[in-house]
Amino acid sequence: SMKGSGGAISLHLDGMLFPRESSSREIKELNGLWNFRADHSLNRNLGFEQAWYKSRLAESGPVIDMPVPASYNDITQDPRLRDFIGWVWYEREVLVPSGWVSEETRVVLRVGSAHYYSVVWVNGIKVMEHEGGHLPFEAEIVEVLRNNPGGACRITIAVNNTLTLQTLPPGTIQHIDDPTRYPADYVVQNTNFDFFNYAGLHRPVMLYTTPKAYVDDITVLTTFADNIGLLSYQVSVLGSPNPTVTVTLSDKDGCCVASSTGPSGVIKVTDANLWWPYLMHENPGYLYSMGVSWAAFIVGSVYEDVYALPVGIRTVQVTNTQFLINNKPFYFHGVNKHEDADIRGKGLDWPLMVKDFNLLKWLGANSFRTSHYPYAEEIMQMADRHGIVVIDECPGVGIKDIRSFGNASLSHHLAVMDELVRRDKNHASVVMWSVANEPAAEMPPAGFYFKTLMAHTKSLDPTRPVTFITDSNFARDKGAPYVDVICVNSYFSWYHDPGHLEVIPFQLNTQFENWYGKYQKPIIQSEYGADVVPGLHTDPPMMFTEEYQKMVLQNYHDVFDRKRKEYVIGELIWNFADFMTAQTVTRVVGNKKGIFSRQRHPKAGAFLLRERYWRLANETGLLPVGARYP
Ligand code: BDP
Repeated sequence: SMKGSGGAISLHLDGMLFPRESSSREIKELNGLWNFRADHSLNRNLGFEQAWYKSRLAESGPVIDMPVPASYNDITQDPRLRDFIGWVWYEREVLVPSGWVSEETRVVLRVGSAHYYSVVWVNGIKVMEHEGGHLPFEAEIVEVLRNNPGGACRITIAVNNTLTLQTLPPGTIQHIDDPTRYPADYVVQNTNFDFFNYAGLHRPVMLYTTPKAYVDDITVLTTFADNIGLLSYQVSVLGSPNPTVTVTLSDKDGCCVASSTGPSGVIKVTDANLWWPYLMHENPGYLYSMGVSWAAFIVGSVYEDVYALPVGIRTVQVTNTQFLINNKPFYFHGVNKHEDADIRGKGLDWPLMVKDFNLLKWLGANSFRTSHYPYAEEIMQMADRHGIVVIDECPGVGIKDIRSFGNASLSHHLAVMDELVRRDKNHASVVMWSVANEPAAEMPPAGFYFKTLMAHTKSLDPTRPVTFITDSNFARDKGAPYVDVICVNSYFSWYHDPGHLEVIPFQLNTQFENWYGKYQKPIIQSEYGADVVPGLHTDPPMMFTEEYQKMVLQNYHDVFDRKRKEYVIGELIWNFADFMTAQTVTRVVGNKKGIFSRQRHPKAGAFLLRERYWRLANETGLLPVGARYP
């Protein structure tokens, strides 16, 4: 694969293009019902000891129906499954079209994400393992299928949700041996992050084909000069020594506007339509389609592979006080989200996804952060198409224990950034990488850790700024020297001075002055907010009421409005919607800081934010006349 240098995106992994149908590629989705069995044995290892993958899962013992994609936790009434720790087993049988099992075809099994650690077998033969719950992985399986004529294909996936000090996010497993206070063999999973550790096959699983020689990866970097768009691309073709690569660029109407040949090059588009954020242009999210094909003529036949990648032309730049998209100042007025909903947990759900984008647009939000892990590619594609700007965060959340700053953790964290950049590098919506959320950045090893991590991310992608989200003291934060944008979370009048709204103007002003004074870098308020149990009302406002959330927001906004004239470049509410957490005394069936409930009904804060975001769009955006507050 690609060995980049200079200004190129450089990855040392094979590609991970999103599977797309074309004249040379077919897809078979494996969503729907799978067989499922949790391994309740004491060491959770019975499945491996008895090799449950060797034959049909039902032969190993009782199986239940499990929908994919979905978290398994909330699907049944069994409390042991909701809070399960260890290996669960999924299985599904599919029939593969006979035409797929040929010398000319690759058949690839791809898992969009499985939380956290997975082992995959096809017809009892192990085809891959993967660590990490939020990024795709795949393996070629045609050799396995060839040994099994008739097309039967039994896919078994074992998934383990156990988090350790070296996983991302980290966690610890605690064995409690105290027969006077706990049942025998008592085990709990502890974590330092504030969302439920949902597990299972969270994103689509599919089979797809490519020809034996195929387009493995595409990297596109874009810029423009006057009205000329410039796309420099690199295509890697595997399986053919001297591929003849053709690249065409089509506009929204499908008209070819430019083309090129060769595995790398620069495409020029005159009168280019730039990719603009939502509310910054009358035609946001403009995408071209880059058609990449490889062809060869071998003994009278044509072999070819065709892949179409959506690309947006835009630039991103950071100054001491501004964030520029296409050379225009961009102010983030947006949200933090979670992949989270009733019943399905973190499973990708089309109605939910479209509803959320409709709510974002209703709200006048121009951006979100993928707190606290990479979101489904389908969501990233929506963001591209709707012009919603994304801060793309890796699962580096809850890094609080000093033992999670060691070499094993760091090298895994670097590998996760490799996988994240590989997956998301071509998304126009992604304008910044976030390598972590609220790590213990004051600890001695944090300096080396974050210096290495951010330098690595910049070497992977020199075109996008890099950050991590901090809640550390500005004077002691050891990661902040290496970020391009300071992203700060604070919960004044909530976790500090609870009930005292009057402290917000002072403490927030001091926060901004401190950070800017020390670093002279632009600042995003990457989280702020307050819990609301929907329907609770008091006057004067008290914590957990709709009124209190409104007052917290308003007090923050007053300071934002002063500081955005200087160096504050954005505000992201915590959170878009209520979401599930572990059970603790500070959470009432989950975190209630949503401006929407978990069912996506607006709280009072949503209306306040909507007024504000549309006003900001009118003031700071390049909103065309006529496109006013709806
Ligand atoms: C921040 C975390 C976020 C939490 C939020 C809260 O980044 O994950 O959910 O606080 O406590 O510290 O609501």
